[in-house]
Amino acid sequence: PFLENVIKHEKFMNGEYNTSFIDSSPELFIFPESKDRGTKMLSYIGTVTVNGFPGVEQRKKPVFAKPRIPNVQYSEPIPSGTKQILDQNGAEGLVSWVKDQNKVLLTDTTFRDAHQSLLATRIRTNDLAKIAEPTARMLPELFSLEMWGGATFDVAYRFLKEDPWDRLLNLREQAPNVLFQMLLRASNAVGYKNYPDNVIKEFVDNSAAGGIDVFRIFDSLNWIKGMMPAIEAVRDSGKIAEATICYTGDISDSSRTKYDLKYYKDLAKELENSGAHILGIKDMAGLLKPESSYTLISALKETVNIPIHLHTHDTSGNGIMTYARAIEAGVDIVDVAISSMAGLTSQPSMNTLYYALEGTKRKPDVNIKALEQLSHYWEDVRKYYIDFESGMNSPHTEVYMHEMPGGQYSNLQQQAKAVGLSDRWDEVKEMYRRVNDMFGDIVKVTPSSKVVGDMALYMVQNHLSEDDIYNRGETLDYPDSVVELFEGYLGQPHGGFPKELQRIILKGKEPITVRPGELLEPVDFTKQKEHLFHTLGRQVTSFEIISHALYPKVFMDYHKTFDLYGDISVLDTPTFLYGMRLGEEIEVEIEKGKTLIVKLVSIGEPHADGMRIVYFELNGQPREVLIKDEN
Ligand code: 3PY
Ligand code: ZN
Repeated sequence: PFLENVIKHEKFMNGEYNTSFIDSSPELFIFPESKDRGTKMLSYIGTVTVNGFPGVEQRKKPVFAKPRIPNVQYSEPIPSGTKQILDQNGAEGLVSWVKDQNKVLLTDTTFRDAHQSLLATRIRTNDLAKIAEPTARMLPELFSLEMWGGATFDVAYRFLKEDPWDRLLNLREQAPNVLFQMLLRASNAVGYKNYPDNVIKEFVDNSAAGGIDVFRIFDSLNWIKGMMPAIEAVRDSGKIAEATICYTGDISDSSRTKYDLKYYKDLAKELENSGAHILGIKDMAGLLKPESSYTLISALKETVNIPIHLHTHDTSGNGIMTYARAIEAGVDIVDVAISSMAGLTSQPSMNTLYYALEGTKRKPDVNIKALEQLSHYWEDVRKYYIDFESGMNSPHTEVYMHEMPGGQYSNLQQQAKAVGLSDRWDEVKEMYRRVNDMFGDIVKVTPSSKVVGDMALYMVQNHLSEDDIYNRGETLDYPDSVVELFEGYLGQPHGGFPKELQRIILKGKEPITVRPGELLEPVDFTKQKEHLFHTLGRQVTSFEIISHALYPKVFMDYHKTFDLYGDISVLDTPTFLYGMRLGEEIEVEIEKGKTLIVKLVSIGEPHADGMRIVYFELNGQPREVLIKDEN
């Protein structure tokens, strides 16, 4: 229909073939209603009902209670918050406001890191959007909502078949009062490799335009040189650059001298001098022990003048105590999650921290009743995603041994399972630590943590010991990610690479020592735009162009699915993950005020070619779809 509109356009008819008029002609984007929107959706429901959803054990759709959404007065205006402070006073104004606060400020990670760490990042926009406005109304005192970045970008397209930019725009509309925060992997953006500098700039500009206010920027080797393009792009966009140090090792262990207090103080000073508005301390694995937390934060408060924002994971069970000591030492902001999405590999519980600080001057300004009610909602929603739980049911102090990030634990476990190593998981964890030591004790966070994980899996799978690598390592083929790390394509680790291992892995190839971004050709976005215009047969947004630049294949696969099934983000999560029960009737709001009523009537026997007819009623009319049974 788009091309038909173009051909009928008066300018086109007059012989003006320059298509730049498309940009200024919104009428071109009004399409006659596609007749088969309903059928496409039925094809999806039929497919999931017959074949199941990847990662979800195939079984009859369970009956779930409707998630409890707190009662809020939607007719009242939404209370103003930190977003308004930033919009009115700019980044510097917001920073001085933070410095003026005596009580500890909170970032709620429930919308991003909590489910990345507990549920393999699988929570859908559909479930986030329903609670965003109640959250904005009930917790207007929050410093920020971390709701984007990290793995959410890739997983949205790849597994949830939804557009991450739609999530950002949708939530921004529901929650206009609290700062939105994202996790940005510096030159790796929201991916696993280095991108050209202009891709980083374009991504930051688009994210800022889409509604992100605070960018937590880290480099997976704490290499500040690699962080500079991202810090500069964020500063240029007028948003808040939270330049971040990843915490690794153990400052309380005097035998581990590589990452000592001086290392962290030097980095902090350098980041402050590089233009950071806020200093982030990212304890991605939850290794910062309570007394070390007091020592570290006290030392950093003496070192820098910018606010300090601490992030940890509660894997060991020590998270609340680590925060309590950091708060005594004067930390400005900490990351927590709503109780039913907190603890273990996720962040410490906001509800718990509230009570832990009772009787202290720095107890946060937050409504505990609201926290309990919001927790009910997440408790109900979490049940949908039970198949993505990691199986960790209690605190794991062994994290101090393996040092695996909270967000990696369940993912690496899935990877191990996929290559038949589920019963050797303990070995994989031990090997993870051994690989870290072989690599010279490196910072382990996406993507460097993935490299350590890949190498550990590779060694366990192939029954290789450390000695095997040193004795006959030149004859082995290593995972690509391992070679790239040692080539210098993720940047330079503190203290350099271990030379002997680097020589073995690179087999004579010369590593680079410059910033990888300096060697990468800039992306020609105008060309990309034309390319996508032709491939998709329609005008594309700048969001789509940058997504394609970051993840070309993932992006195109998402579009293929979209063509096949239409917009399935509107389906409720039980239907999205399990399909329908025989005789069940559901309502699907495909757009505001427009609802489809779908009933699954019966499923036919498979034909010789494996095809089944699935019989539905759509708004009372019989409809059939043909589904290939893949079982
Ligand atoms: C990410 O990069 O996704 C992380 O959460 C790292 O901890
Ligand atoms: Zn984290």
